Amino acid sequence: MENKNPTSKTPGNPTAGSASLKLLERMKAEGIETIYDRYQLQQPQCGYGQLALCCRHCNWGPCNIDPFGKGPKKGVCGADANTFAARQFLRMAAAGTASHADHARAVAYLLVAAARGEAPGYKIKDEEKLMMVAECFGVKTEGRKINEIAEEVGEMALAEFGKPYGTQLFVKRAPESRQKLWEKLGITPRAIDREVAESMHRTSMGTDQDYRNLIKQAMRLSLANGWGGSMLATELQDILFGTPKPVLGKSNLGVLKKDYVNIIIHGHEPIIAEAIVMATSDPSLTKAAQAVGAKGIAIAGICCTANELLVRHGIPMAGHMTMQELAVATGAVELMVVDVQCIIQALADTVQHFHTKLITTLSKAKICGAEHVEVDEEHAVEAAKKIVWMAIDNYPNRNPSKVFIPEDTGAEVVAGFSHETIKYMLGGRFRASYRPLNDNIMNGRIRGVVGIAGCTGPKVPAGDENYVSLVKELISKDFLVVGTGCAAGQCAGSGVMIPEFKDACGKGLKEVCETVGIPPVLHAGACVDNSRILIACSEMVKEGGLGNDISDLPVAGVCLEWMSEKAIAIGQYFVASGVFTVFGMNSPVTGAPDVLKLLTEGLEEQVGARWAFERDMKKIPQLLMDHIEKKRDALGINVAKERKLYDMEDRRKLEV
Ligand code: MSK
Repeated sequence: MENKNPTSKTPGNPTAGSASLKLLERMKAEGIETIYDRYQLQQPQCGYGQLALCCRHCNWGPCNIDPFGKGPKKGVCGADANTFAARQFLRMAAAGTASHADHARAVAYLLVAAARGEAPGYKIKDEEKLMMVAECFGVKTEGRKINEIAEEVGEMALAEFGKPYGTQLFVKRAPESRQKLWEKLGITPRAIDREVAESMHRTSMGTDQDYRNLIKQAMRLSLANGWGGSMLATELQDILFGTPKPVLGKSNLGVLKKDYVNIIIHGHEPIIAEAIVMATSDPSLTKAAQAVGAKGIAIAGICCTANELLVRHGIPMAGHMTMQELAVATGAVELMVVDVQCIIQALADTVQHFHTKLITTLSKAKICGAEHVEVDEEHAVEAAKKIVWMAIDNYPNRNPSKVFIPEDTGAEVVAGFSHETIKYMLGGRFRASYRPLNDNIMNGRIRGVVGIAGCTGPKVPAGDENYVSLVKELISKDFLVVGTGCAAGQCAGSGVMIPEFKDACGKGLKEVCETVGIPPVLHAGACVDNSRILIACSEMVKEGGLGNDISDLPVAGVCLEWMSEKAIAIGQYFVASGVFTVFGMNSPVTGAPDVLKLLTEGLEEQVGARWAFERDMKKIPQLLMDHIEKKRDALGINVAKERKLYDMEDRRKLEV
């Protein structure tokens, strides 16, 4: 069934009047296929697959289990629904962990190369962060040159992927109580590659067939992501490219510039993105752009690369993941350069309708129909310049009659809330601390903190405002929000991430935002940067007054439109770290009631947190708020304190 008339009520379609919907209507008029059309064409999607009741781990299959109990209850090998679903869950988390980890590995190699002077253009930008990581890794710093320290830190980071013994070094940044719990449960993560490889082994035919054991491994594996791969990516990127600080930017398709050579950078690893930023600062390239009739060169991001560029440079964000085809359809993009993850193959078809060039950059991620320019550490800036030249050369091929850039020039966003920045903004440079945050949570001005993370997609109605509606409701009731990934991308494009949006908050949160000067919805970066939220939680525990462990904190995590396998790994490491986590849409283990029960109830006993899956988006805010209020009750901070005026007798009791 073709999605002939896109409207705001069509599942997944953007809301009426939005820039996205206008582009979508235009694409429809021109007969250009989109994510939404292909989603409709896939209906009805495989019921077994949706319930996790399909197994094709060996060639005795594919096997299905009948959810209604009339047909087969087991696969050919005897594996039951729980094994089917738990194995798939673990494999998804393994793929997600591998993605974040491979991203981190690329950054670690770049750090080593930059320290050795083998990566022209790259250098250590944040020495303070380098020292912090060096200390955590036990690297000697006294009397040593910065590059020597950086090289050793980079090499130690690389060892985190494959060291034969020991556990992840960043685990020691978690509260002690959490570390002990992981140790007791036997889920302290070892080398990242080992956790991924063992997960693939366990899920191969005839190996681990106890769903409880598989879900336990999913915790250890995912912790290797949160406190390993993702955290390494975040921290090493900060060392190389700078730790984000509040910066003003713009977001939405309207950030593309009519008379400029527009380059879109899409994907996840900021290595090529940073190289392109360096390359475009070369005035000779601007002159070359002017020579072909453009006013200059404009860069914008899509997806998590957009988040990385926004939080570090204030470079405009054209949109989140589901907007990648729409960006091309503006007809104003000379070139889209991509690296890894969340880049849809359909782009190669979309660009055929316009003059846009699609360029892949890594040998591990090629797309049929795209041109390839290999980028490595040694030649990154050189390759970036070549790519920018390709964009300039392509400008004269633009067809002005096909250009449609939404008039709205993009919503303003203040981004760049790393956990260091939050700490600094709350306490100032000399007394940077989470004390004011904890105090304001304890006195009730802020009820708690909700982390919004994850993807966007075509499966749910109002596809461009679900996160926005959620955060509006949360902040109106005094819940502070921290966002990452495409969830943050969606919020950035809607104007909720500016300090002025404080007027939509409840009285308490508004007071705090006014005093500190922060927006009520904080943009913390890309999907690897969920590690920043883990550290923020740790710091809140260490600051005191909100319990002894992350699981005591009045916090929660949510992903409304999960899509990527990375989202499963993120959800599982949040839960294993003690954070109640809600996913919208379907659960990935729906057809296996025991696994579902374990994830949504049983894990609470083990790690003090659990998953919740809720299809009804409208119910999710209440779920999050109820959980946080329950935590507040347990901490005893929900008791309304009466204001007591001292009388003479009280004063006499005071010791002076
Ligand atoms: S890009 S993983 S759609 S957040 Fe990180 Fe967005 Fe989800 Fe990809």
